[in-house]
Amino acid sequence: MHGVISAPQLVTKHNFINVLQIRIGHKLQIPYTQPNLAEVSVEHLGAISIVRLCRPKKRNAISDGVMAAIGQRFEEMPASTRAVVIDGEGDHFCAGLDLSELKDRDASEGLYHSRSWHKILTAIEFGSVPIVAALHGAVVGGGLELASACHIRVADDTTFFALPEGSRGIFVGGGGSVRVPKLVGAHRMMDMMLTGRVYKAAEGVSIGMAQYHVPAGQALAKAIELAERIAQNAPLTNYALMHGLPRIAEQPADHGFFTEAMLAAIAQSAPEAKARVRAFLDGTGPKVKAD
Ligand code: 1HE
Repeated sequence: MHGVISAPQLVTKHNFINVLQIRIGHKLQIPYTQPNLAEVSVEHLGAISIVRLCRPKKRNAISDGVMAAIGQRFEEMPASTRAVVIDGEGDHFCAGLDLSELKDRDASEGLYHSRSWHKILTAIEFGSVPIVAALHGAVVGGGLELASACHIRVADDTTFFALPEGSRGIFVGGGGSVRVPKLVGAHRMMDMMLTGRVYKAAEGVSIGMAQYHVPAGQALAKAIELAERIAQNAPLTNYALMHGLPRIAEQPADHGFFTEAMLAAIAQSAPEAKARVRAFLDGTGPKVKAD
């Protein structure tokens, strides 16, 4: 291969350290933040767990410590947990980013901060079990970004959805520009950010912000009921849904059909799937009921 200069050879001694630092992430590392576990509780109730934002005096605004604690609570979920409910203490689900921490950040810190939200919210969205968000009151800014990383959203009648970033002179940074348009479309999100439009519960649900609309005060009970139902599914099917559907949605149809066939084959070959199908054929498994 004499005479051919490959890319690695172009790395001079002088810039070698910089390249190495970037490759190993030394310079681009997300700074470690001590998780504030007192403000994010977890409760294990059999096959489901409830993760709760416990910062009602600040309307559950997400500080760095709260976001790190959300990450840790999910990371430490026991294997017995088959579905999670996420809830917020007090009158509001979540008022978004803790704005008091924003004022001192420079551009590079802003980048790391946004990437830290991406890392944690992506880890929970593509984690091991489905998450049901129990929404009430404000679901705004980063609160909507957190909710949109969940798999099911239940909104009670007090819920309102907004993206006030536009009016604060900032931008979404917790994955909202990727996830919210998938729920409601890019132009609805653009309207929310450009004009400060607020969607109340009924209209929000009708455009796809949440899948369920319940009376005031009933979001948590409904979310628990759904999580308990989800926890009864074969874990492999839940996993295939969480990890397969969003990816298939982004694949060309031909690739999607192939991915679907692979998932179908893997899921149906599990002993649990065979037992469930046999139970239906024996007349002991559940029928589909209209109500
Ligand atoms: C906060 C925050 C916060 C409340 N950061 N401290 N999010 C927002 O722009 C929404 C800002 N919050 C609000 O519009 C309102 O607080 C609510 C509609 C959510 C609730 O109103 P209310 O009347 O019940 O409460 P409040 O009196 O406004 O707030 C109570 C306290 O919480 C008060 O502090 P206190 O020390 O005076 O008692 C507020 O300052 C505090 N508080 N919300 C910090 N967000 C990854 S990028 C994501 C980008 C974003 O999320 S931007 C959108 C931020």
